[in-house]
Amino acid sequence: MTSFVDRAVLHVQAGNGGHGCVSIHREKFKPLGGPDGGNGGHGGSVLLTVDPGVHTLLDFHFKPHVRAENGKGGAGKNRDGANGSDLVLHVPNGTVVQTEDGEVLADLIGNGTTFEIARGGRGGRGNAGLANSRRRAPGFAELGEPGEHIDVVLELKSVADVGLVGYPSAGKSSLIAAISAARPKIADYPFTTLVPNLGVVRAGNDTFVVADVPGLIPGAATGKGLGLRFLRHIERCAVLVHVVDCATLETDRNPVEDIEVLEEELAAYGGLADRPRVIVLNKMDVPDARDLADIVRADLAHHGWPIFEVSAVTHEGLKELVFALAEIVNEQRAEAPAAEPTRIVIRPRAVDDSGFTLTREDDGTFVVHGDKVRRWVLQTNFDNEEAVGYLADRLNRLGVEDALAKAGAQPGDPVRIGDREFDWQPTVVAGDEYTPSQRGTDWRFEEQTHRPTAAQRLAARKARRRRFEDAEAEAGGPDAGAEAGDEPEGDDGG
Ligand SMILES: Nc1nc2c(ncn2[C@@H]2O[C@H](COP(=O)(O)OP(=O)(O)OP(=O)(O)O)[C@@H](O)[C@H]2O)c(=O)[nH]1
Ligand SMILES: [Mg+2]
Repeated sequence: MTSFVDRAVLHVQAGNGGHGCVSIHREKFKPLGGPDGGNGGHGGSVLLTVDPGVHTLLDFHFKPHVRAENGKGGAGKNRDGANGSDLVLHVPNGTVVQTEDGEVLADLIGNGTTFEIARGGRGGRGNAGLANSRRRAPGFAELGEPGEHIDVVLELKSVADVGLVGYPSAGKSSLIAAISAARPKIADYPFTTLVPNLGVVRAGNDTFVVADVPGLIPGAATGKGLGLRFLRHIERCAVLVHVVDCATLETDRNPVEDIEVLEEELAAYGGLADRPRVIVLNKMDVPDARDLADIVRADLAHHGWPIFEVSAVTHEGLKELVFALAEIVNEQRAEAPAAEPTRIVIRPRAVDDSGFTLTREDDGTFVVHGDKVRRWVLQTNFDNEEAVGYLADRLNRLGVEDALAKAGAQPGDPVRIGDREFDWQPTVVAGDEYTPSQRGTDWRFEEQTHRPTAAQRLAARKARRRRFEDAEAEAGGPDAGAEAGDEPEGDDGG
């Protein structure tokens, strides 16, 4: 069974915020002791953190759905709900977090580097927290916000300074085993190495990391052999080392051609052209290999790359190689300093929390954009008139109503915020909150939903008639007045 996975799709769900609570304090002889509904707890966030003990994305391959804990709801007696705990996922150094469209969200380098991949929803305020001098006992509470949901692709691009490339059985794994503490599998058949290996090499006071990737063969770019997919592990390398087998038994191969073929494959992968190269002629302990090296040295010189003759078995020439690599790595690091492995927390997308923008769609719907307004809508319990009224007041105070009026919105026009669509009814009492007489209700809904009462209708009719009679008296002509005066009477009967 494979134990190395360097690409995984992850479905991330942060915890929802707990709902706020509506509660009124009750006590003997003190029936209405004020609001005491507690706040909901915040939902847990999902974090990725670089852990030096993790070398594969295997866990996510088997368990691609992750979710953090929800916040608990508030309760009476001002008891706030517990926050949901964060979910911390441990990833290998060099994990790249991408959206499914390939947009890079974070490149996690350095042990302890942490990235908040999905933020937990805020808990809703309870009615105690929503009370103020004018709204003494709110009959509603805020809903908890849903936690963020995101689907991402995790890709491991190993963090190494030197990448070893070469044909299968060239001796890459033997080399890394000889110069570092890495102990990869070594054998005389091709494709012994199926997953990349990393080894830390010490050269005097310098250390650098070497990556041994599975062997390449001609046509790797078209998927031959193990293909090019493991080359992502040498993408970050400062130096590429061609490990060439000088003792191959295959008659149709020679070091000059081996390097040319692999350069073509690297070019097909792309993005590696700027990296300095080093040529390592391996297996110098074999007599024939030494002879071959003498022949090809001149042919290889045109590349202008340093050439080393070594044996991974006898360790001949390895010291020179290691110190030369350290020097090149240091030069490269000085040119482009590597990301400092600091314990930083990277947060996703900075959001503009301050305002809102207004657009209009082709079908005439007004759309209010903005993180704040979207959140307010999520916090609103639309079954509670008072809560909806509170939302209207908030939007009004932010200037959404003014903006809609300026944009030419007419009462009844559709307005969308987040996933919610409303009919726009301008608030009459601009900028002023209204304290309802009954909890959970809002007078504005009364006006819209209820017909005028019979008494109101009668009063209106009388007023109309009085106005008509006054006009009549001024114009003169009682006949016409009697006819017109009958009409309201007829209405009354119907
Ligand atoms: N004589 C001799 N044999 C070597 C030397 N280096 C490696 N070998 C042998 O070559 C064979 C292949 O070595 P590996 O290190 O597995 O080669 P590799 O490049 O990692 O091969 P893949 O993982 O298949 O791509 C093994 O049998 C090694 O013992 C060397 O310097 N001298
Ligand atoms: Mg190998």
